[in-house]
Amino acid sequence: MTAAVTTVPDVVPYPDDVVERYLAAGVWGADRLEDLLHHAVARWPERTAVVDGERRWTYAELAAAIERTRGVLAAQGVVPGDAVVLQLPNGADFLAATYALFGLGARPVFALPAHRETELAHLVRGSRARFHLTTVPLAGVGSTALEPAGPEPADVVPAADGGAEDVAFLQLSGGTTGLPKLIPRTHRDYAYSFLRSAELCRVDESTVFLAVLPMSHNFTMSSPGFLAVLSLGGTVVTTTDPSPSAVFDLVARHRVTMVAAVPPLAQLWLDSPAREAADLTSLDVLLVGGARFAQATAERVRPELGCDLQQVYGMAEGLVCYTRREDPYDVVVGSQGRPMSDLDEVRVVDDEDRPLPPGTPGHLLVRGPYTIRGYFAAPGHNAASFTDDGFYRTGDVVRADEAGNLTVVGRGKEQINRGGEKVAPAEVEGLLLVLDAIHDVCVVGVPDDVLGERVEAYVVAHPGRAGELTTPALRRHLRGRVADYKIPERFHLVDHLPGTGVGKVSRRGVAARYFQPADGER
Ligand code: OOB
Repeated sequence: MTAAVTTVPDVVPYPDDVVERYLAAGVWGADRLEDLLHHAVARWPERTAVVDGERRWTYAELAAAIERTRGVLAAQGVVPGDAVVLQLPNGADFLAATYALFGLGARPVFALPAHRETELAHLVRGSRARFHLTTVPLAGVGSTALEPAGPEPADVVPAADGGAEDVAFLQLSGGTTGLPKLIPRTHRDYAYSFLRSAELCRVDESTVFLAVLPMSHNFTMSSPGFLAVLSLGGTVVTTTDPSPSAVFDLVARHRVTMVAAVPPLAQLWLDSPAREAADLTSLDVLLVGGARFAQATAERVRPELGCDLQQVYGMAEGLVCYTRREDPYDVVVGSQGRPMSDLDEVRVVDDEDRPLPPGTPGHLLVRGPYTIRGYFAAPGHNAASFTDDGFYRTGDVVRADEAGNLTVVGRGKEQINRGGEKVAPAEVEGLLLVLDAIHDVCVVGVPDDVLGERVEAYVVAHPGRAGELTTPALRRHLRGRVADYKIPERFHLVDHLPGTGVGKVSRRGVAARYFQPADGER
């Protein structure tokens, strides 16, 4: 007898009836992401699409750069269906490469410039990528420049013949349980998410968007991000320098109307003495998200920067909430907004998935036209991260008011949110545990005035080996293996770690034992 072989698809599809519903509602269109740009190129060829330092490209020039890059990639052997790990800093090249891959029908796998060996290996393995396209200098890893003297562009570039239902790219999740996972987003679900965002954030051809957070992050890409701006005829100004002086200079010089920031960055700009002299009169809206924005800081935006604030609570898995420009002031400064689509289904539930009344904090579950139904090729994880009826378990604890505005009050997931940068403790612990001298380790988030949380590690040495575990030695071990932002700011050597009673280290126990929370919210 032969056992029946069941293959689990890499991508969990939306159920057929749900697909019909989203198509009928008109939220899912037929355009792929590169089509949306091509429409803009046809309509506004002479408008400025991108400003990257001294480089300024019109839409027509951007289209030509994409075409060139497509040829280079095809000549390198990239074919439709390939996954290509893309790791580029903010800039015009990022856009050319991203759209070139879309146009080829290849899937960019968006790495952050900060990612190192562990994350990159994970991305390559998880996506089965054959290429890694980067200009980031990485020890021991060859790098490929985008416009090299190298191969001649291919004469015949295979065009993608796929549709809007295809997976457009993969993104790395921050990780809700354990290690980060890959997020497959389709052309049509993603297009809907940024075009709907554009409506709520009033993006049009007069928008000048400053991309200062990493462009490979979902926030910068789609909330409403450069994809919306370039689909609607606006201008994207790119920078890799988030310092107040650099940002203020770009805002003044290019008459920037929209900026997206994580809370520590917004605070840095607010606190900068350079603000007084800066000409920020063009700024229309500051979008803040990625981590909880303190109300006291939110209240400073309008008076001190002279622009509107929109809070953004989003996740690479899908759901994005915004405060609306016309919302009452207390909603804008005191909540993280409400879901952007009428078709978003959110539930706030207790530990047994039972619905809770408005006003009672609970776990947020979500399902909708731009929220994934599963991670890429990860059936095991999916069973834990999604309900049987397809709701994504966000891992966030929220409180909803009567109008549906959500306030993020905590977290049920094992993840550290370092000012918007997500760290899975298990990933860092695993890398530390390969050191022979370490007996046990626990990585925790510690309250931090600016970042919200910072990363610290509690380390138990094997008998007699504590001397080897100096902070410089531990940092040296991690550097190059993971993104710098995941490297604990402090290492504490302790005699033992508190247990949960089942032989597992309790992070809560570590937190309670070794440091005092800054406030009662944890
Ligand atoms: C954004 O996406 P991710 O995937 O890096 O992180 C998602 C997680 C959320 O589950 C939540 O824990 C946290 O980041 N988060 C916030 C927040 N925005 C995100 N927590 C409190 N307040 C907020 N405003 O971070 C992201 C994706 C799209 C747009 C904006 C942010």
